[in-house]
Amino acid sequence: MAHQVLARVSHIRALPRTTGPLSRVRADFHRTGVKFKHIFTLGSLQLGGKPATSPVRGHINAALRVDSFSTTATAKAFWRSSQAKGSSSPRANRGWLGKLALGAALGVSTVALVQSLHTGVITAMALKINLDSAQGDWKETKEFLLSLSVKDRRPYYRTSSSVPLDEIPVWAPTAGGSEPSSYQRNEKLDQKISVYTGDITMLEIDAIVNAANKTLLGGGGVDGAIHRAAGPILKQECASLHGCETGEAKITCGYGLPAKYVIHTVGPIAHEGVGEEERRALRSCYKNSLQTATENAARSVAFPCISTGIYGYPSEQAVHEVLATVREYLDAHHDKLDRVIFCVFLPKDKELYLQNLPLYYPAEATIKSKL
Ligand code: AR6
Repeated sequence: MAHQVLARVSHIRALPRTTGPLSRVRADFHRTGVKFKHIFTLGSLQLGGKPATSPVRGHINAALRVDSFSTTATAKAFWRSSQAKGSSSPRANRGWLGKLALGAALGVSTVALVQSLHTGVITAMALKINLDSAQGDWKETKEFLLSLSVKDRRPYYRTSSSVPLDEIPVWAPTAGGSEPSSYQRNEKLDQKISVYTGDITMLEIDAIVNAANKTLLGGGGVDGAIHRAAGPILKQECASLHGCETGEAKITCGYGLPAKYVIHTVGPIAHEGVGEEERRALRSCYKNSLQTATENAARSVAFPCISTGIYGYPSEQAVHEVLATVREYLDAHHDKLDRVIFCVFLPKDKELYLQNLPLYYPAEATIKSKL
């Protein structure tokens, strides 16, 4: 029997080296070696605080429990109860993995084993996550959250509800209705634009853009809403970025937000009026945010109306800089982005975007005469 077990262990050790979660599984499996032997010699086992009726059933049950645990909203509750029982130490986490390894030794298929081990590693990391506290390690939290699929990230949202990308309607130009456009029709941009009215913190997309200030440490308006929804750990990562200049953009994890990333940009202050400097800075905000998104493989991005609130940039002027900049970026990089969402909060902004979008994304080739 011991021989068979060792053979199974060698098989797992012989799994090809990979990067990412599977390599972590291998590493954790190796680290569980000593614990594994220890478990194997025990006659009875404790799984999740309850004795298993037999070692075989116990280990298979453990694998199943881990599987369902990581994909349901019970994760937090389980975590709290295991915290209370003091089972969150790395030693306890290795114990879980060792138990899963024994399941394999006793006949679980390699694929099932690898899946269970993978889930087990994720679960072990999940046990450390607390998005309601400012005390956690933001790097570890970020690494963990970014390793999850959208579905597995959902239990960690701090918002009461979220809006998935497929529920955000695509904007389409209506033929022949508007003023002549100075832009050519570009079919490649069809299905890539949305105007969404509401709270940007609800959007379950790859990245939302924040209208931040130069400190990146939070503020009022949409900045305040994003920090509140993401949780206090967002500020920790923001502090590590050492501020941001006007027109530039920096990216962080979304933490408790449904959005995977937050791209922070600083718009121009336009209380004294809009000149070339403000126009250029606003365009830079949008261009640099889109560039940051594509550099991080974010394919869906939502923008609030940057600078048009507390910073005083008139919306009716901003909309033209915004639509022209996004159009030019999409012309050059449409293959890297699936959707750009203009998230408007005020009814007048919704109207402005719907009115002006056909000028930048015409339905037909209605080129404005140069005469
Ligand atoms: N979702 C979407 N849009 C929103 C939301 C929301 N939850 N809340 C407000 N808006 P502002 P700014 C809209 O003032 O002008 C902060 O203190 C809002 O209606 O948030 O760039 C920063 O720390 C408006 O249309 O950003 C800076 O100090 C738009 O978001 C300063 O404000 C932008 O308004 C930045 O000022």
